[in-house]
Amino acid sequence: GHMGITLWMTGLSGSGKSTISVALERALAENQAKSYFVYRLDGDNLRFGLNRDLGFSPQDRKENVRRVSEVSKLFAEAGAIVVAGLISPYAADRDYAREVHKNASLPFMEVFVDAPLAAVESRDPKGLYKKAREGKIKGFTGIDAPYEKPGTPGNPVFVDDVALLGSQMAAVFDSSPPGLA
Ligand code: GGZ
Repeated sequence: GHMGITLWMTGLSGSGKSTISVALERALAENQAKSYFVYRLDGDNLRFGLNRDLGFSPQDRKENVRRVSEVSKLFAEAGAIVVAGLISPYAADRDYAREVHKNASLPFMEVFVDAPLAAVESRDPKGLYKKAREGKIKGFTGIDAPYEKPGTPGNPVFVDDVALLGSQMAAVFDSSPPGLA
């Protein structure tokens, strides 16, 4: 069988990471010639279990990203196409995720879900930006906590067509090295 791969989506709260990951899972399930084991890891959801002890300080975000990097690596080693979506606002933490995969010879793609603050703030489906502006949530990414945009050295991929991204991921997966699975 194959080793898997990890696609790591970074972007602001409300940028569409979860929506894209669901669409990507569907694209891989329906539109490719064969079936893939896709496993989604959502930062927000993992905070109810694995990461329930973590908050939003820079240290806790770093630990959050570290744990999800390791879990992603494990699933990818087992042959999954891992689709991880975390704000992961610090470039150094995303670099850590890349290193973990590189050290295990697993393909890693970083995707910047590049929705501008003005757009996510005007949508604000959970009212979190409003609360952050009112000071009811402190340290909210994009408001009073930083988001370090991915730059060119990180080899980012820009999403505008999920079906195309699905095909690209399938191609990367198909050429990934033999492994445990
Ligand atoms: C950013 C926060 C915060 C603060 C709560 N800053 O859009 P959501 O609501 O459903 O998803 C966001 C989620 C971010 O969790 P991550 O694990 O992806 O973040 S990180 O990678 O930075 O560790 C948001 C909610 O948690 N949320 N407080 N202060 N987002």
